[in-house]
Amino acid sequence: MKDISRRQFGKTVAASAALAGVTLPESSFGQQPTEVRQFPQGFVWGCGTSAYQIEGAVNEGGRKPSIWDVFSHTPGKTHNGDTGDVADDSYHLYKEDIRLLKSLGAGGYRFSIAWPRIFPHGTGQPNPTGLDHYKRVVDELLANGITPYITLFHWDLPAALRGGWQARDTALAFAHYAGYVARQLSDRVQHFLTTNEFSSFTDLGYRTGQCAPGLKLPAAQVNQVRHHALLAHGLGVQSIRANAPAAKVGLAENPTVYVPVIEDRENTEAARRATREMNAPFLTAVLEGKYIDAYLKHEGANAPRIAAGDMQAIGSALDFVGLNVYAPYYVRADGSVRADGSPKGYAIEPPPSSFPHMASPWITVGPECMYWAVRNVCDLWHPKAIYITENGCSADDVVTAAGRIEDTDRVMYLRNYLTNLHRAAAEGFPVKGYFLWSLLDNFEWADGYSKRFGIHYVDFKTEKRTPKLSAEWYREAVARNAVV
Ligand code: GBH
Repeated sequence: MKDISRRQFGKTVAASAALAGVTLPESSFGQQPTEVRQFPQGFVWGCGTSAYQIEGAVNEGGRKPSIWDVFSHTPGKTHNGDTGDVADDSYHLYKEDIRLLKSLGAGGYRFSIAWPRIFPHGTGQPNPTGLDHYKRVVDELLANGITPYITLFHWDLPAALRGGWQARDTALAFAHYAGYVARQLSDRVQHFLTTNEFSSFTDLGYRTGQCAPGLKLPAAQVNQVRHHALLAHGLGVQSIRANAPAAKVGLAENPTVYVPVIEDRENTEAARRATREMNAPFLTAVLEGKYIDAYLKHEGANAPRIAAGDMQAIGSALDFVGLNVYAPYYVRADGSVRADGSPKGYAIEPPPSSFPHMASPWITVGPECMYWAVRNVCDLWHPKAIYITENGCSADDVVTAAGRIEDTDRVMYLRNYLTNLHRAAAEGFPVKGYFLWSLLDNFEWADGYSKRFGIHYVDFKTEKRTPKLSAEWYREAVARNAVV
């Protein structure tokens, strides 16, 4: 390398690549480059948000409180006592937000409907004013050529529902609400997602207390809460299908993603097994229609109580599986056994303290988890279609003197995760679309406004939106249907 010039070296690389049958990208500027990391035709590029995180207007249009209103107004529960009272004021500024989507060239928008706007008391009489708002949002999207993907439950449970997810009736109330919305909107909306991230609104809400309603219940009760959440999803699927037969129905889940420490057969199998077993209370149960033995054995007397027909509902066939992907867990194959002597065969490696992460410590940067999320789920359960319903990161965004936000770290994160999604698509896994989290900086739950996930910067004093570098970058990726 020492005595050959860079140019000669470049030629040598090009020549050997040509011999190997590889086409190198055109690097001459001003010409249409040969895309080497292009996504399949029809791939949906979008952004995601959720109601309580962006809407504000919590007392308007007949809305009544959700458990997140109660929780965020309880001292000590969120960073700085922040609440979603105003948030991005997207309830009023939705047209502006749809303009931002349009200017990205987005083909899809994943947003959620606030259950307490539709059924302010959780159940009973629907509130037509609430629904009208979402009809306007949907119509504005359609007028701009953007396909709506509606999440029916993104954690803002009506506070009036007694017992919250501890009550089995809440699952029935959800099915009623989901069916009602599907029937009302199915003339203009095709894609419905039941729930967002089971573990976040069950375990974090009822076991660790980090999320609403902030309880710390014993294992048996937590398992029952989890079961009711799955049941809500399952009955919800049935109810949507009954009310909107042409709808495509799925959910958004954040299974823990296992990456083999080395990509060989043994470790790859270990990652697959870990995926199935460690997600047993949630995605595994939904896609297999049962709780696997390892989970039931492990929980013993604390296992959930299941009524006749529950598992059938929970296992209802889906049109697509949505995956929220942020961070990896690394797994290696080993000869481990369980307490009862049966083979386990894998070990999960905790991240060393030097493992890089984004502004949120839990977002360790392991781009290959995007590929393995898709591959593990497809190898285990063969879903018809996969969407990445969330991927993105928090970053310490700074507004420069010139008024710009140069979030090169977020661009780095997105580029590398998308490179791995491209790998999954190129290998033939049925990846249909990608929703970047998030369109806007917003109310980041217990972290309040201290963590920014948007590709548009929001000044929460003025509600002014400013595209970050990452928005410019995403626009280019969308335009070229490729990793750029
Ligand atoms: C998703 O949740 C949500 O769907 C979305 O609403 C949210 O804004 C987005 O991701 C970004 O967070 O502090 O180590 O105990 C992600 C769910 C959030 C679950 C962080 C675990 C606490 C980790 N995760 N949470 S830790």
